[in-house]
Amino acid sequence: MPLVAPFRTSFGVETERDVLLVRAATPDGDGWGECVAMSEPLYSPEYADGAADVIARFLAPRLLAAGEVGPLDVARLLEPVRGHRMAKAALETAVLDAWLRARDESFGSYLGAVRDRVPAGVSVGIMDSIPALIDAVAGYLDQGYLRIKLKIEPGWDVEPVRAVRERFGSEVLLQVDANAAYTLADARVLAALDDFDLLLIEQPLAEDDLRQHAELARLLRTPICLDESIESAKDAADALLLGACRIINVKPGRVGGYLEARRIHDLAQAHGAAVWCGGMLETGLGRAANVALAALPGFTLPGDTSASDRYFAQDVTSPFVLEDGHVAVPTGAGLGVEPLPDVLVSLTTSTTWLPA
Ligand code: OSB
Ligand code: MG
Repeated sequence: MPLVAPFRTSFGVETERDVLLVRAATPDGDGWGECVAMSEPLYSPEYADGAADVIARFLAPRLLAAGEVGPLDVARLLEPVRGHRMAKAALETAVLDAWLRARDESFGSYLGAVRDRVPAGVSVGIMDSIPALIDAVAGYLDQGYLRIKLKIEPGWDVEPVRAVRERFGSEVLLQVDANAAYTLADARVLAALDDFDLLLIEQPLAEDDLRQHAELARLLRTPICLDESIESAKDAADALLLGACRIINVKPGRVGGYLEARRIHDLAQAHGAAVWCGGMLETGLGRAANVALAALPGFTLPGDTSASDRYFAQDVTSPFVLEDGHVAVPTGAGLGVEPLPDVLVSLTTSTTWLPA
């Protein structure tokens, strides 16, 4: 799917989204799951074609061999296969969606949503110049986004943050995301961000630098939020108890699914830590489930739950729109949205049925 504009992070530039969708065909109806792996293994080790391969070879056969499979069985059946959480999450989501549609229950209701709409933040890529960034942020604020996240990297950090603060004032909810682009040796630059009253700094150091994040946390006033480092509820417990973060970006794909994502929510709530729902440039299918998750009570910060048109001129589902800075939680059964048949056909580059 073409993106409305290139999206640049510290790990690369995306101009299109290569989307892997899983459809679970059951006797009671279909379910959909979106795999959030990107085309290249730059954000994390998974990538879309690799996820399709591991699903076809190792994951789907385990589910198909198990006979009747409910949503609570999927993670246990796939547990022997190491890693590949995004691929597993897509399968679990598809099974859960089919199961919920058959029961006529929505994702939000099943997960424990307590709101009917969620505040929307927007993730703003690295730009070629400060004026271009100011224009982009002005456009998002005009649309009503309630929180701005700036992607940063060495050489694009203090100045863009200063420029956005100076232009738009201290009221704007502002945070930054480094996607692991710094090391502990950069602590002084990162501490310079303390002057700008940021909500948080997301994943400043490498994903396996938990101890270093704890050390960095002692040098910063700005709370550290972890994204890439948290692949499970166990990781979340370790990070919170180590003092490596005070906030967690919960991405269901990264942690193996919505059920594990909810466990992280519950654990963080018990620990008094805030969580928010991250994004991976999802289509309306993944977005629907994310918005439902973001409506849980512990999701106390706006998420990267933008409207569909933040990324896509034509979404796969009817689009999610911004109303008063919020996105509505779907109320229909399962995800509450489904692919528009013509759009799905026009975008599909290949289909594999399992078993073949
Ligand atoms: O680090 O949160 C991230 C997109 C792709 C991969 C990683 C990240 C992101 C974003 C955009 O920041 C989130 C979104 O708007 O979907
Ligand atoms: Mg991030």
